[in-house]
Amino acid sequence: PPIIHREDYRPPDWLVPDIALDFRLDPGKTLVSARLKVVRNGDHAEPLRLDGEGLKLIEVKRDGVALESGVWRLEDDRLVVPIDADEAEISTLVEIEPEKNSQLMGLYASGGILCTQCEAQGFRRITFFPDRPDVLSRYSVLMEADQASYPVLLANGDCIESGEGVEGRHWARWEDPWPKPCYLFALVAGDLAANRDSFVTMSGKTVDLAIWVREADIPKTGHAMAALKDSMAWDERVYGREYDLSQFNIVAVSDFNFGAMENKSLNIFNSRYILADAETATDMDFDAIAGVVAHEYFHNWSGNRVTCRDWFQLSLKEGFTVFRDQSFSADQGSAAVARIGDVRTLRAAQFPEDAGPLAHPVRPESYIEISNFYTATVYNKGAELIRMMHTILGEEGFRKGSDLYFERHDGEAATCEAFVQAMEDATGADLAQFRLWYAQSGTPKVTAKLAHDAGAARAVLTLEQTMPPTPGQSEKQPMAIPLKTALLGKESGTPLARERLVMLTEARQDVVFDDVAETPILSINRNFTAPVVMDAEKDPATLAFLSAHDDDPFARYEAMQQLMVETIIDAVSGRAADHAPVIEAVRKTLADADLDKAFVAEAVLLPSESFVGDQMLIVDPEAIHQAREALRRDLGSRLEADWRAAYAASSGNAFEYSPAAKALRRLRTVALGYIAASGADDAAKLAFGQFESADNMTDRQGALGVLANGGAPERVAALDIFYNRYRDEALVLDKWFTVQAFATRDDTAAAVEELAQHPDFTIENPNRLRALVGAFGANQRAFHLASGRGYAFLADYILKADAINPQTAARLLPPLGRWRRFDEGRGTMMRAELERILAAPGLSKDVYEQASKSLA
Ligand code: B3K
Ligand code: ZN
Repeated sequence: PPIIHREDYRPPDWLVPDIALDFRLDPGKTLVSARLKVVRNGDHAEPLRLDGEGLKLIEVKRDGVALESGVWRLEDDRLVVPIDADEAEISTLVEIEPEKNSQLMGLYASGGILCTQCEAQGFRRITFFPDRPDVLSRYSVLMEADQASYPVLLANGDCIESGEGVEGRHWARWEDPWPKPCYLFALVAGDLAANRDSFVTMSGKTVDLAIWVREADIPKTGHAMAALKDSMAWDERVYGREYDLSQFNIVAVSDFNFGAMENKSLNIFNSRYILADAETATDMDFDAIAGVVAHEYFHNWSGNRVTCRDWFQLSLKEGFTVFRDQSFSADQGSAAVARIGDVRTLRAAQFPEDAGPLAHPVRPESYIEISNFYTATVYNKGAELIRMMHTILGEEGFRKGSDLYFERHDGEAATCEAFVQAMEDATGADLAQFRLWYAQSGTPKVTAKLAHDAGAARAVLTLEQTMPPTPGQSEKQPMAIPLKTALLGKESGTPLARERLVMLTEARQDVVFDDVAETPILSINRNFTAPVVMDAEKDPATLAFLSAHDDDPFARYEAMQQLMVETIIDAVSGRAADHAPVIEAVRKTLADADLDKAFVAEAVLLPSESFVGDQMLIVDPEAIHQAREALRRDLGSRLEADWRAAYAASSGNAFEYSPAAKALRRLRTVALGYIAASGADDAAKLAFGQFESADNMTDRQGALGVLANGGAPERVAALDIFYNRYRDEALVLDKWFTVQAFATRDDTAAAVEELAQHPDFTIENPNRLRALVGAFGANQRAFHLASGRGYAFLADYILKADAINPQTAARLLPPLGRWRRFDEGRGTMMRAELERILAAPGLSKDVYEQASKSLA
């Protein structure tokens, strides 16, 4: 398959200022007629080329006259039409089959609803069009459908007319006044009910809001609606951005390839990011819903009003919008806990990607299939880049930059470069070296050494940075790395030198701190200002000290994590692991009454097995599991009384969705987990009690998770009760699959194989596929079972899924690509599975790209 290169970007030959679409909707056979006003762009003699994929072409007209085939031609999948004049009207009529669309790209059917997904290149599966983000058009959309099956007809913009037709059909015409690229086009037809509300914007305009779901789900839409209104107010307050239409619609569907989609004024969501109530959704689900609702809403400016010139610029909208949704979420509760969550996600998903065969820059140089580049690097590392600019320029400078960016590029398809340029022009800052963050892949490693001269009352911090080689990039230049740094007194624990922003720009650099009389301890990369791996060579005593005294909560969390990781790695590497410092640090944190409980619950959690694995050259999944479990057991039994006290103190409250109540629930299940780890006789009974008496899903799922890891008879009972209670709640049933796929039991791989045969398992629904197969791939020990059965299982399901939905299949593949990091035996088996995948007939280019790059 062809490789697309960023360098090859050329402006479009033809522009399409206006498009009129006419849909005769039917799940079996939908007719789409499109009338495009096309205008020659620049001085050239190229014909008009329109992208198309899987379309049955019925007719082509030029300026109202039907053209003989022969005048137009199909080149691969493209429709080529010669045009002499500088302007013309080109019309096409095509037939598509929504019901047979299992890829969930283009127009498809989900549970009786007809809906669309166009980003990145789904619009070409609906009609012939220049399917690229730098062609912006005004849309007029006529939709016509059977009224009984599809009483609600929605598209972008405003509904300007509607009416009844013949034979029980009806129609609606929607017009969107804002020019947009075709990836933001959307329509929905279905039997839907609305939760309606309204929002008054800062200039006093009323916006009608509606969240459309199946009638029965209306009671689960309140949280999403509240989040939508909060997001609208937040974007006005923090970025000065107002909504620009009189309607904003959200639709939830159950079959969706990813989280949600920011189509102009008609966001379409995976139902898991809309539907929530205390009975069926955990606190994490509630938080994720608010985050995704905000994310999609924020795209109205960062993505829609200013869009991307080409798909290599994807992080322009995604990195910026993730940063915006992270900032929004941080404002909803504890900012420190939100930051811990952001960094955990980055380390779990992006660092491994950056260290493996699929590493790519935030602004990639090439791709085979763009769908494969909706990655943690483009999204989450991209957000870290924006955050670093925010840190460097300060709140006010950053806001000046974003104002200038929006003003300068409103209505345009822009580049990452344009964003950085606006930040520079608005503030006078020099971001020349900073731009390397967009171009160089791989995670920088920074080492820090602090020397103290007591006589001269001076401390010297020596920083060194290195960048590992990554695919296609063997040589790297030093990066501009912003590190918030402070010195704390070794005896007093108080700050000796005020926090300052150190800019590391050289390969090696000294930073001098004066007036430092007391022996200092280094606190660096506070609040994780830079997405780097930091090695400050701290001994356990220093880490323990920082975990109790650092005045930056993130740094405190970080010190604890590092202490835990090092303790586990000592055991894995056969050194005597001393659990005492970890136990003492955890005890202190639990006992510290001044700390936010939400913070405590995160700080006392052990790092995941995969995170420990990521720190090792060669991962030994079994040894990591044993070492981590041994530490868990010790923490559980040595601090059993403390866990029981924490458990009791956080119990007995009726459900409420507030930061304080969430914190107690989190701590409660964390404590339960440690009580179970201690081996206490009553642990399973305690867990089962929590499971049965819970008035909310957080407590119930938390207890189920604890039971699912163990061997008590309560385990089977709870799983059965859970299944029977929620068998008709698809999103909760997903949790039932996931909890078993994540289990730390010896037989997890076998259990997963069996669950794949369960009547409720299906690979056609992406949520269900990810709930079992995706979750299993993230369970390091179970997936990497020495027999290799985990690898074979995953490869089987990638191949099965690829025949139905290549985009979702390709997303399951990365765990197999990590073969270089495992022993010879495992590595060989992993490679063999990748080769088996590559040899399969009819492989999609999505999976081909991921598998071939993973072997290279
Ligand atoms: N922009 C969409 C993602 C589209 C993914 C296409 N493979 C959702 C989001 O990031 O908001
Ligand atoms: Zn996005």
